[in-house]
Amino acid sequence: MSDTRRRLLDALAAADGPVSGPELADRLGVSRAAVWKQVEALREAGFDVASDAAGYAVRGVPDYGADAIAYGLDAPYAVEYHDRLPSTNDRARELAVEGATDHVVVAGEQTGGRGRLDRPWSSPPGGVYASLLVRPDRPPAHVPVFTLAAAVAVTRACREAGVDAVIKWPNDVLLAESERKLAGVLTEMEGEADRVSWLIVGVGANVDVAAEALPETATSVRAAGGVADRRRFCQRVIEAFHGLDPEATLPAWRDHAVTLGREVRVETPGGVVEGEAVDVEFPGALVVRTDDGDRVVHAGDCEHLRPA
Ligand code: BT5
Repeated sequence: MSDTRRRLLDALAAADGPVSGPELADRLGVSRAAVWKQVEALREAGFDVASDAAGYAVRGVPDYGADAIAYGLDAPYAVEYHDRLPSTNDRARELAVEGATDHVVVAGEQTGGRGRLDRPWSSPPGGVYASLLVRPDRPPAHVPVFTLAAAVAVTRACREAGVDAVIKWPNDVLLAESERKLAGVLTEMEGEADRVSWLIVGVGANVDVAAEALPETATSVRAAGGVADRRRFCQRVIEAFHGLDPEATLPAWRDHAVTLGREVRVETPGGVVEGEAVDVEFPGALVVRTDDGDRVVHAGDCEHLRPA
């Protein structure tokens, strides 16, 4: 999406009435003909843009797509949309290699969606598949906190959609009642010893999807009775992620987590750790109280056993 297009969308979204062509041209620093051309392009993309003597006003926004997500988005990310991709993380990686940052790649469906450890991620139409590409000025060791931030962002988006979502360590978003999975996060990065070069936070969320189209352990915002609006959901995830700095993330994560206080079994690369999950530590490690004392677990698959 061009910078002019994005600024036009921002100007139209911020206006509470019609905005005249000359005013838009002035604000965007382009000709009136260029404004008219961009407005035509928005109409082609499905926007209902009214124009009269007073100027242009948006009366309707398409359900989904780059312009629809960018319209009213309160975060400085460029949005790239594809109806279908193998994996949004893979496309974001291409952009990272080209030097881009602050981009979000969104797909309507994925044909090769991935979870952690190369597990498949079911990605039928109706889900939100979005990869955020950022370059935080942080050492690679801090990266897990961004994964936790994404889980918080998705949980907030679910709750705003009217679904009681909670987080299972480290990054699964579950429906509280059934503990079925609503969303997951896959983080990938490249870095040097002391600094992240790029970071891709990939979010997969079951929004407007029927439960039958998903694995048995999964559910969706729609199946849980929530407002299944992909556009709004995607915007909320991006905005909430952008608004969470690493220092604010852990307290927010604790507030939304269901794992703390539970008996857990964590399969780590170094073996199984069982006990009560008592806290999460920066940058995202789980503290498990075992019979042999507290163990700090940095990575692994966590299973909730029974209430502590
Ligand atoms: C995750 O992995 O939860 C991370 C999923 C990240 C997917 C996003 S979509 C956008 C971006 N592009 C990608 O290619 N990936 C990211 P993990 O914790 O490993 O969980 C994977 C497991 O969840 C699978 O083995 C299944 O059991 C289950 N699963 C697969 N698809 C699911 C779905 N749609 N909803 C809920 N659970 C699912």
